[in-house]
Amino acid sequence: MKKVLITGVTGQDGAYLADFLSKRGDYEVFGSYRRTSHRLFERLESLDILNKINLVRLDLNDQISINKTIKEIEPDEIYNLAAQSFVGVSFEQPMYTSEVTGLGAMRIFEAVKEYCPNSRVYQASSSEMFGNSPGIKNELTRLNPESPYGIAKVFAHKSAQHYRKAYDLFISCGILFNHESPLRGLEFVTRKITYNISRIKTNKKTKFSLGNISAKRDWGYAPEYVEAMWMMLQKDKPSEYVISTGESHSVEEFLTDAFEYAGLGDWHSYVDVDNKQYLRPSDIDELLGDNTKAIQELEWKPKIKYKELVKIMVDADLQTNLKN
Ligand code: NAP
Ligand code: G4F
Repeated sequence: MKKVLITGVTGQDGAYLADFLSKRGDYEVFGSYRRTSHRLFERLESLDILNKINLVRLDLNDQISINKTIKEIEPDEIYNLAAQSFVGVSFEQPMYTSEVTGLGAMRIFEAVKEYCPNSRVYQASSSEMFGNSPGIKNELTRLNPESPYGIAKVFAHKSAQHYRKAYDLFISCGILFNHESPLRGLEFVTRKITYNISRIKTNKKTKFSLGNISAKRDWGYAPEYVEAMWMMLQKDKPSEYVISTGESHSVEEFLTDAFEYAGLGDWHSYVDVDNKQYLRPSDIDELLGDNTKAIQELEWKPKIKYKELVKIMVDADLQTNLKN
């Protein structure tokens, strides 16, 4: 059995990756969480995998817990998924975001260099690093971040490349474009829309607010994206890979299609937009990814595209809300 450590196993991608790896049968899965005063394993429970993984306490702000974990487990593969991952909050908490999302990744690389240099590492890089660089984005597009989160991810991404080159570590970076699912956090725009639709349908709410609905994103399906992470670590050499669907759609399109699919008709009666609370000091107009390298080298391909994603998310939220 190979040993794998997933940081951020309580998050959307952590839960799907733990599910994928534990189902393969050839991995002993260790997942890291941080201590809180309440239970935080609902995603792992919803996939019915809480008892299939070993939970370890680790905080990306704490080098000691990182060193101890990596030294003790000696993982064959490490997926560094933990981060302060919400772009909106990064404007309010830039220092904290830099600590966790930027320096936190470097703390992982430093521990691998010292205690487990043969581990293969996946770093969760992000399309947010491209900012408003023009056109469709690939692995060579200029990094031009528009948020403290994007800046922190660039720091982590460049650190990964540095540790790879200077210390010969196997660190691959997945430059993932937005990926969503029924397990997506409620504050991200797709899930916010589908969750609120389910509340409106069940008469628990009448209205909600959004910010900039003209922004366009390349939205894929999270369970497929975690498989691409694994594929990257099975290659002979570490590298960078864009993971995307190759289609972009605006928040307004998502809103329109989700309301229509749920049978609520025109969203204008239920949603106010350009709400100051949700507008960012700077935003990215469009993120659209060129996944050619992933298709050619990883033989990875997105199967679930935008229209189906909308349906999956609306159906899942409706089902949950009807039960509660
Ligand atoms: P997520 O749902 O927000 O999960 C983030 C995880 O990080 C959670 O388990 C969280 O723990 C953990 N975490 C936060 N701060 C931590 C700290 N100080 N120490 C240890 N763990 C900490 O994010 P996701 O959507 O699964 O994304 C996974 C990774 O991919 C992140 O690095 C994200 O930035 C990156 N990414 C995501 C996307 C996307 O569209 N989803 C695209 C590109 C890149 P709690 O549960 O305790 O909060
Ligand atoms: O859903 P979002 O918050 O995702 P965003 O900012 O693109 O970030 C996500 O994808 C990144 C990859 O590119 C990840 F690295 C990151 O961790 C995260 O997973 O916002 C999408 C768009 C933005 O333009 C935002 O301004 O939707 C716009 N938006 C409009 N109204 C809103 C809202 N976003 C949120 N969260 N809430 C709103 O009410």
